[in-house]
Amino acid sequence: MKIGITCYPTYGGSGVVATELGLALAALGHQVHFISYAIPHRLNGFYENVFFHEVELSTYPLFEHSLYDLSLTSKMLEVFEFEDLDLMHVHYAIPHAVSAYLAQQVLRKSNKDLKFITTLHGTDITLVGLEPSFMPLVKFSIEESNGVTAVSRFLKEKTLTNYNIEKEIEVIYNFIDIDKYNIEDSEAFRKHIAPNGEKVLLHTSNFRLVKRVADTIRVLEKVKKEVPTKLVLIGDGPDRYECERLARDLDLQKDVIFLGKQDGLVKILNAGDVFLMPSQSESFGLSALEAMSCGVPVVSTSVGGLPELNIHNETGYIAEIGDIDRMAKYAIELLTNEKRYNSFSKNSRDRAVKNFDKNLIVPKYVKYYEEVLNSK
Ligand code: GMT
Repeated sequence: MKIGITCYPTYGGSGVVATELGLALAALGHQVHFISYAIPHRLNGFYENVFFHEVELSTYPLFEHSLYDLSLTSKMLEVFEFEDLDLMHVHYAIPHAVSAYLAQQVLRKSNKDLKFITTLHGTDITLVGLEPSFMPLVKFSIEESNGVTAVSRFLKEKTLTNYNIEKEIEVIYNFIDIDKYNIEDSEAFRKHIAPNGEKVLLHTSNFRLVKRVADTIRVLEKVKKEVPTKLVLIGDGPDRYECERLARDLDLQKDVIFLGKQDGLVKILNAGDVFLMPSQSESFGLSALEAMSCGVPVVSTSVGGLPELNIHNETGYIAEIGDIDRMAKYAIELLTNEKRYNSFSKNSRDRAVKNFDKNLIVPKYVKYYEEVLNSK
C-alpha cells in the first residue's frame, strides 16, 4: 500500500504514534509519505520506503496568519496525485481531518477517490474539540472520515457521547517496540542522578496543564520524608517554569532533576523505580506504557484510558486526580516492599509485551486500512 500520514511533528504522543506506525508500515514493505510542516522528531534518519513532504506555508503579506490548513490540503492533493497514494491516515482531528476532507472533495470533482482515516488521540476530542467554535467542525470531520480509530475505549465512548455521533469507531491501542523499550543496565546513569543510592521517581510529559506535573513534586516531598528519593522530570513545556519554582519553594531543587527534552529515554527509564502520571486528562498514556515496557511500575490517576493500561494492584496503583497523599503512599509502598515491587515490575513488562507490542498492534492498522479501502 501507499499511505500518506499527517501528524504533528512536535514532541507529543500523537506524533510519536504516527511516526512509529509509519516506520513499522515501511518496514513491512508499504510505502509511507509523511506530510507535515516539519520532519517528525522521531523520523531521525534514513528509512527505506519512507518519504517526507514538507507543507510550505504561504507568507503573502496580506495574510496575518499562515493558512496552514489550506497549505496542508494542497500538499495532500499534490502527494496523492504524484505519489499515487491509496489512503491518507491523519492523526489528531484538528485540523488534519478537515484538510483531508477538503482534499477528498477537490479530488471528487475529477472522479478521483481519496479515502482517509482519522485517528483520535486525546485533547482533539476531550479539550480543543469541545470548544464551541470547533465542535461542529470536529463532529463533521469525524462523521465524514472513511474510517475512525481511537486509542482507547474511553476515547471512543467520549467521542460518541460528547459529539452525539453514530459511527463505527475502531479502538486500536497505542503500541510499543518491546525490544527497544526493554529492561537494560542503567547503573552509570542511575549513579549520576542518585549518587547516594536514593530511589528514583520518573515523569515524562510535555508539561501542559493537563499533565499536572507539579503533583509529582508534591508527591516527592511526601515520599522523601520516608525514603531518600530523587525525581527525574523529562520533557518541556508551558508548566516547566512553575514546576522549577515550586521545587525551589519546597527546597527540593537538588532532588528534582529537570532533564528537558530527551531522546535517549530507555536509559533514563531504566534508571527509575516508579513512574508517576498524575494527569487530569489522559486518553491512553503512551509515556506510562514506555515505562512499563522497561519494567517500571506506574502510579497514575484514574482518568480517561489510564485504567485500560495501568492495572491497579498489578502493574501499579491508581489514585484520584490531585490525591497527593495516596499517590505518595503508593509510591512509598512500592519503594519499600521489594517483593511487591518485583512482582509489579514483572507484571508491567508482561502487560506491555502481551497487549501493546508493536507486532500485535500494527497489523490491526493494516487490517483496518484494508477494510476501509474495500468498503464502498
Ligand atoms: O491529545 C493530546 O494531548 C495530544 C497527544 C499528543 O500529541 O501528545 O496526546 C494524546 O495522545 C497520546 C497518543 O495517542 C496518548 O497516549 C495521550 O494519552 C494523549 N494525551 C491526552 O489525552 C492528554
